[in-house]
Amino acid sequence: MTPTPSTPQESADTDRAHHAARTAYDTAQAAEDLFQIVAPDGTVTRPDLLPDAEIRVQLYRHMRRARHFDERGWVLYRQGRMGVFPPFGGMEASQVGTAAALTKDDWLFPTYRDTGAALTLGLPIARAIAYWRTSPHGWHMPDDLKVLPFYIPIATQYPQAVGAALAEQRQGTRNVAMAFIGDGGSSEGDFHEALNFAGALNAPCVFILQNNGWAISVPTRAQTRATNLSRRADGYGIPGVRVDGNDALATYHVTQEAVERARSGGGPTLIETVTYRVKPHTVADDPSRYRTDADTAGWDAKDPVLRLRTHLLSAGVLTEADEQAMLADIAAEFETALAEADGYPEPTPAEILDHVFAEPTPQLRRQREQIAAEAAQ
Ligand SMILES: Cc1ncc(C[n+]2csc(CCOP(=O)(O)OP(=O)(O)O)c2C)c(N)n1
Ligand SMILES: [Mg+2]
Repeated sequence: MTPTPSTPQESADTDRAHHAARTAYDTAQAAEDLFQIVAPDGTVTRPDLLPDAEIRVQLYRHMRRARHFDERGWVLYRQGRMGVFPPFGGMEASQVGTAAALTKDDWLFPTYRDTGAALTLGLPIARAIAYWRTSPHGWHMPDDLKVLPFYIPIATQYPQAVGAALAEQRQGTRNVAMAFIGDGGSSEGDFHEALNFAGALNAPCVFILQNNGWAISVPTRAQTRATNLSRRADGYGIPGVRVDGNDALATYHVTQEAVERARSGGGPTLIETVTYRVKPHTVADDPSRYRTDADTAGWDAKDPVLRLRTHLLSAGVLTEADEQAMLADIAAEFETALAEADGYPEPTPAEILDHVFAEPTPQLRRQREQIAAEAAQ
């Protein structure tokens, strides 16, 4: 442990040491390979890899829908109409480009940060709103969707996705399981166990590691000396890719390759999407307590939504009029979903026990009766 500095000189020395470590890490990280199709200014660097115009517009639409949810969510939270939720604005390319490579026959294991990914695969907006209101209506997935609820325990998504993928493999389907994790989660044992297990059993898994620079108040460089988290895949004998997580066409491209490999029996892939948490950890967090403007500088210019927009407009694939119509549609869809969520009945306290087991144990039954009796008083 570093001793607490007691004199101004010692304090200045500690600051200098931290600054040097930080600069060395950032320089090494900036030198790592980063797969990209569209540069931050909208210039296409790999014209040979551009997907069809229709797909590019679809990705843009999904990103706008995700951003709209995030922005309206903040307002609703301030109005007391939504609970605490983790914002993901600025990470849309990382969530949309990846999830868009799946079909509804595939599995998605999102973390609490990944509302954008779940919406892309088809989670109804009303369900997502209900979830962040802590209503049981948000726990129910439509029958035609294999999206797990957003769960908070870090890294549990990875081993569970391996289990789902192995079940699909045994049943002889071509379906895959995609799991999300953060940079912080990748320091957990579950991350490493899942990658090893998936590699050894050739599980049809696509592992997305969203490196957004922070685990609450802890920067990635304080969690690990590794500057390229995708290279951890080498340790488990599986492919690893490091991609610009703010370039939706790039995340889509590498994820499609990984999904195809998994479907055709080629096994799992780890994809590190390099992005940034420009927003607070949750809507209730105050990041000024642990980071400065210098930390976040430069990331607004890399905004994933604006990047794809610049490309689509300059390529003539989308007009401003098309975009206006798209945004109006998205806003209307959200308000309809909000009205639907407002119409869900209020949950009762005892419902918290309803979905613990398919068949409640005698203890749960007793607890349920007790809670119901207390609530009735
Ligand atoms: C097993 C477990 N340990 C600790 C926590 C508390 N916790 C909540 S969010 C978080 C940070 C996770 O950071 P990261 O994986 O980078 O995801 P991000 O929030 O950046 O999306 C921690 C430690 C938790 N939810 N679960
Ligand atoms: Mg993180």
